[in-house]
Amino acid sequence: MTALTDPGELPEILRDLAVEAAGRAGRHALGKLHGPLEVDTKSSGSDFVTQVDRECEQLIVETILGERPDDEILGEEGTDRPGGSGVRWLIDPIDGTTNYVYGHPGWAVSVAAGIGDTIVAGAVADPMHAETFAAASGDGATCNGAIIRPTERTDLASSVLATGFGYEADRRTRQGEVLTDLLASVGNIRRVGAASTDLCWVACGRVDGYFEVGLSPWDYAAGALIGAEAGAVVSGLGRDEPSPSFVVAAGPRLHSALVTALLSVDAESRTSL
Ligand code: LIP
Repeated sequence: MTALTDPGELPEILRDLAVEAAGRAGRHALGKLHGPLEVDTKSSGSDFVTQVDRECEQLIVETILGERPDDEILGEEGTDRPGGSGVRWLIDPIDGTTNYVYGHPGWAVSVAAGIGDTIVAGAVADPMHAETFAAASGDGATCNGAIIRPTERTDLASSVLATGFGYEADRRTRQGEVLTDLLASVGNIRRVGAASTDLCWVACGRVDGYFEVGLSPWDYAAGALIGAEAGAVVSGLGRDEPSPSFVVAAGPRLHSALVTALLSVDAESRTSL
C-alpha cells in the first residue's frame, strides 16, 4: 500500500521531481550542444527554437508523468496537458535558447510546480556551470544542495543588476531607452540571457538585482520561487507578484531602492507592448 503523502511534504516531493526532470533535460541538452542544431524562429527573427528545446520538453514531460500521471503541464514548446490532481507544471525546456544556439553559457532548464495558482516548487539546471538551483515553499533555496542567500547590498549606485530585452524590435528600443536612463544610478549591468538564470543569480548573490518586462510565466516561475525562498524580494513593479508585465528581484535591503528607481523612469509603461 502506498503511503499517503502528507500534504505538507508535497512541495518537497515536487521539488525533487523538478530537480530530476530538469537534470535529465539538462544532460540531454549539454550532450547535443555541439551537434547539428535545427534552428527555427518563433515570434521574430531572433526568437530561436531548436529540436533540442522540443526534445528536452518531451523528456521533462515523460519524467513528470512517470511519477505523477494526473498533473497538468504547460510548456513553452507546445505542451498544454490538462490534469486532475491540482498540481500544475510550468516548463521552459531551454531558457536562453539564443545562448544555447551560440554556445554561450547561461542557458538553463526551468521546471516549476504549482498547487492551484501558487508556485510551491522549482528547479533551474544550468549544465554549463554544473549548477542546479532548487526550492520548495517554506524549505529554503539551494545551489547543488548548499543554502543560498542574496547580497545585503543597500546602495543602488554600486549595485550590479541583470536585465534582459524582448524579441520585438520596438519594445527592445524602449527597453534600451529605460536602461540608458537608469545607468547613471546603478553600478553595472549584466545581460545573461535567461530569466531563470538571472533570478537564481540574485538568489545566490551573483548579481544584486534583476528586472525585466515581457517574460512568460515559464521563464520566471521557478527562479522567482528560488529567489524568494533564498530571502530575496521578488515582485512586480508596484505589485506584490511578478508577472509578464514586470519582474523585479533584489536582496532585501536593495529591492525598495530598485523599485523606486524603475518607477522614477516610468519603466513599465514605457516598455509595455
Ligand atoms: C528568454 C528570457 C530572457 C529574455 C530573452 C528570452 P527564452 O527566454 O529568459 O530573460 O531576456 O529575451 O525571452 O525565449 O530564451 O526562453
